[in-house]
Amino acid sequence: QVTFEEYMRHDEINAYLLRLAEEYSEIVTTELIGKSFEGRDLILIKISSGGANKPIIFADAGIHAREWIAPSVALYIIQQLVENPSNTALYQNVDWAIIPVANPDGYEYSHTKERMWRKTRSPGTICYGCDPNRNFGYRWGESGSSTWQCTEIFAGRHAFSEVETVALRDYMLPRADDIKLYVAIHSYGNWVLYPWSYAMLLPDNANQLQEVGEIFNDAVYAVGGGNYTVGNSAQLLGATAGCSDDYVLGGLGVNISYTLELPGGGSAGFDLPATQIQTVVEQVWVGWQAWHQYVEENY
Ligand code: 0X9
Ligand code: ZN
Repeated sequence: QVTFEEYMRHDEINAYLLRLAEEYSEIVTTELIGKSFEGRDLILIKISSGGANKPIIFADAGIHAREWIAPSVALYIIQQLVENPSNTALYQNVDWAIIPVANPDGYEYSHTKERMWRKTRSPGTICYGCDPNRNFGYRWGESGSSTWQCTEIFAGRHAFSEVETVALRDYMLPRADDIKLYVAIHSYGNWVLYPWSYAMLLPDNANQLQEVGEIFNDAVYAVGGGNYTVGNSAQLLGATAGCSDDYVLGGLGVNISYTLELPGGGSAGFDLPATQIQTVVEQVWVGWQAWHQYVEENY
């Protein structure tokens, strides 16, 4: 069963996704898009009323291991879409494709060994792990990433060196024309960030990205979910090359591409107490409904 009273483990999350696909087979399908380095199933869930080439909202979460609230938000979106009958309109004209735990090896490692683990778990010669959010193949290896395997921002030995980033790429690539909104769900800091991230440059549609980002913030703010700062990633946080949002915009040509940084909490920011999951997921969900409305009205 799904719960928002505690952080779920990867096997529980996958079991829930598979159960939804069985129980709601008219609208839910799961797809094994790859295996993690340590062999865990990378399961993507698709929620659709059927038909081909509909606009897709794509979200991944948990690409950074320690950001536990991100998979919770992805799961809440899934649960609301599938199990709340008042939300059926949200998948009539728009398909949803969501991978709630994009880096399960790291996620599990952060549960069992080291709470603040961030990267994947592929071994180097000295240190483990690559920062999957520096590993995407657009302007890979430029500012804000490292060639040194022991840093938290190690970009990998080459772009797409990690099976987890390859799985995301290979799912999105053939569907790029249909993906209308891409969101990488992270924590923390209440940011809605848009490209470019590799350098302090604005994409052609920066105005649209700013506006659509504010649609999310306005909706969440109205229900007491706090204020998100919407803006260009490099301007707000400094340049970071090899991130998924840049690849999706620059490599795939999906115009609306964000990194959503959820609220922080706990002593380190990433360790939001489980007692706050329910509140955060409910507030953020309102923002996603506003995003859905934008996609429905514009595509
Ligand atoms: O460093 C990151 O990957 C992100 N912060 S996090 O605390 N979740 O690790 C910030 C990414 C900023 N860059 C882009 N939006 N691409
Ligand atoms: Zn992150």
